Amino acid sequence: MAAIEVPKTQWAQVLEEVGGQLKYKEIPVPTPGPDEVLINVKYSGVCHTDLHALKGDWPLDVKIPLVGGHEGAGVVVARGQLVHDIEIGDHAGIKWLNGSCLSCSFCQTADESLCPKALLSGYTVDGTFQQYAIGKAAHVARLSKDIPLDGVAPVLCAGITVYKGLKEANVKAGETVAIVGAGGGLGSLAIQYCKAMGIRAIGIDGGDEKRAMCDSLGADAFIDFTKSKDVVKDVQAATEDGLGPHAVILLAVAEKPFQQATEYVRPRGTVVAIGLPAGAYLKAEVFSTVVKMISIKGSYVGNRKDTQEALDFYRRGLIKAPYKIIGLSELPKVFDLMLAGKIAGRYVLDTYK
Ligand code: 8ID
Ligand code: ZN
Repeated sequence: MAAIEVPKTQWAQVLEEVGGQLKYKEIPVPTPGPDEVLINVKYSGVCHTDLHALKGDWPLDVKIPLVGGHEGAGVVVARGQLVHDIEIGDHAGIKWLNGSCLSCSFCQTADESLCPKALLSGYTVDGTFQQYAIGKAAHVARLSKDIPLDGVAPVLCAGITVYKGLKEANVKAGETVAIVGAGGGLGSLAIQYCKAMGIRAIGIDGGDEKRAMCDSLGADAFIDFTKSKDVVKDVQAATEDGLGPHAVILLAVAEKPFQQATEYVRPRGTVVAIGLPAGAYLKAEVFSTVVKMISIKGSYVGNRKDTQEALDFYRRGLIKAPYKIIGLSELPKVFDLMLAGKIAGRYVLDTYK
């Protein structure tokens, strides 16, 4: 395909200091290196991870100045000289894992997110809160052109992450998963992946708006943690035989549910930690963990194969989580709502507004 004209400057949301204010301004369009592509980002989802980056919540330094964002869907407009397997004009997505070395023992076994040299979009390299973003060609998600770029954006982090988390949970069709933080960005997609995989889903979150959303997405039960007098009892009571869910997917940005999950998970069950509340610890009583033979594990995004699989569910029309579109210029408003816990589902930024 013929070259696509690329401007010299573009609009971006830039963080100049951890904990500081975002600046919406014009910056240069970057040039891709030999193994990279330049993507004209049309839409970018806003993940709670972006808020953690802005606040400096984690024991991992962010690049400064930083363009955040890691759920970017758009069109390939330039490529480096070593890139041969993706064409100018193709649709592609930038995800959290921007690049990895491809040769360490983790990359060799497709555990790319564990690569010690992993590049993280919107964290250690600039991400998708801009109109033109760079990704390593090996890692950008290939998007078929029949997929809408706005709707697919949240799949590029939230979707991949919860799909991988469900795989790590080792649950089968007909079994039950408790989704903690079900009303948020990851949670809304988790309900949809459960439904698509024939897994029963118990949503746990707070407030009527999130309850209504979880119900409409097909959650088999909803427990409002702000109203329940005994979350442990209520979760167990929501399972077919009262013995608790086969797995728990922890997506909340709060420590308490991480301490609670082993109390209600079923014997032989699996607790999968995915959410990353600042400074939090997992806690479990040793006696019941042992005699109930509970597994506790972490799950961190997904590899390239998980990415293509998660996208395929979306392409087949099985994943329809709600999202609201807002302009890139209004990103600070999204963070305010997120901080207040007022977002049911996801916000997606239109990078041209
Ligand atoms: O690879 C990974 N492990 C990965 C990938 C992507 C995101 C991890 N994350 C992390 C994010 O950094 C963040 O810490 O997952 C977490 C959730 O991201 P999100 O879904 O983008 O956040 P959100 O939309 O704000 O949803 C969080 C939900 O948790 C609920 C909130 O009401 C909200 O709906 N919640 C809270 I806060 N406390 C709760 C509680 N005690 C709770 N739900 C149930 N019980
Ligand atoms: Zn994310």
